[in-house]
Amino acid sequence: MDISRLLERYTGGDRRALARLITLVENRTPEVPAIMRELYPRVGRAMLIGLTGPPGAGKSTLGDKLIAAFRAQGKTVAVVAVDPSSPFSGGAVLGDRVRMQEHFLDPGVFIRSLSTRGRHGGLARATREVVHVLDAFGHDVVIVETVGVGQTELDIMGLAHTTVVVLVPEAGDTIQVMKAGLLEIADVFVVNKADRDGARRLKNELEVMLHLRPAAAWNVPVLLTEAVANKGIDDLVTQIVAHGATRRASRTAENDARDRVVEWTEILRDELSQRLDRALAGKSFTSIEERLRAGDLDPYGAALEVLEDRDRLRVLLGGAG
Ligand SMILES: Nc1nc2c(ncn2[C@@H]2O[C@H](COP(=O)(O)OP(=O)(O)O)[C@@H](O)[C@H]2O)c(=O)[nH]1
Ligand SMILES: [Mg+2]
Repeated sequence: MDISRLLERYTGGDRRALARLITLVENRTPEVPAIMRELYPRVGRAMLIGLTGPPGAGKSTLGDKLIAAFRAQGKTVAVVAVDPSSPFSGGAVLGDRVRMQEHFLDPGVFIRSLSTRGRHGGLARATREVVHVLDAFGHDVVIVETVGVGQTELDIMGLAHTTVVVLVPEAGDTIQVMKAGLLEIADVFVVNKADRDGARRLKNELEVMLHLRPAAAWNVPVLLTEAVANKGIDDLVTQIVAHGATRRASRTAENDARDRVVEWTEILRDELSQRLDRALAGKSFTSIEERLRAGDLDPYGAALEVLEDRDRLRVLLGGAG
């Protein structure tokens, strides 16, 4: 397949080329670094919003309302759902699907789910790259939805400019919020399903918890929403935009420089590990494996044999199978 032709179509605004590029990135094809290098100069214009919180909190419903709110402002919006149970990935009740159809037909909206199946690591990196691809395409807003449970999800939220943590009254346990590390990552708290009992109490608890922290340039607000009824969405949009402005005002060139170095080391680590996997799956190390199997060589000796052999390392680093 001709990558440069694909990139040309992508640059020309072809949504099918966009979808195809995302698939390549998602499948971790060896061309990923070369593809990303082409796009990179155009990365950094979109507003990146993270939506995280427990399953069923209403993240997708809120995402849907945020799409509508930003579209009403004339902005283009992309959504990446890294959530196996997300309506975007087919885990939806029919009503959700029908509701999303409206956006599917809108050329100003691009929705994509990322599969989490069969992935060892690298999900955070793949998600970041998908976000880069959507950003460089020219979307004004990119929303990333994850289930707020583990380290990978916290890592993914690290790429958002503004992280919105969505909670609901029935899961109204502020201790869990602390344990899950959500207090540290939240730029905006949303207590959704405010039509249910306990929403105000949860809001108060969160505010008390937030007050215990040292004062900062941005005071994390706790908002009440009723996503289904489209209540509280305008306020949420206002706070997201305000946080983005505060963040931009306090960010230095040094922040950007450090991020670039961190991203570089992540790319290198991940690419080297993929190259090793390909080399191991191929025939590069057949003789070593045979001697290991026969017991003629121990694992450390076998590792050193590769590490101390420049020719073998070159094969490995060259990415050949
Ligand atoms: N009562 C009530 N239900 C809501 C509200 N927001 C979302 N829901 C419902 O909660 C369920 C889970 O919503 P969803 O957006 O899929 O949650 P997600 O798993 O966090 O993405 C759906 O049945 C929604 O219709 C709300 O404000 N009030
Ligand atoms: Mg969802």
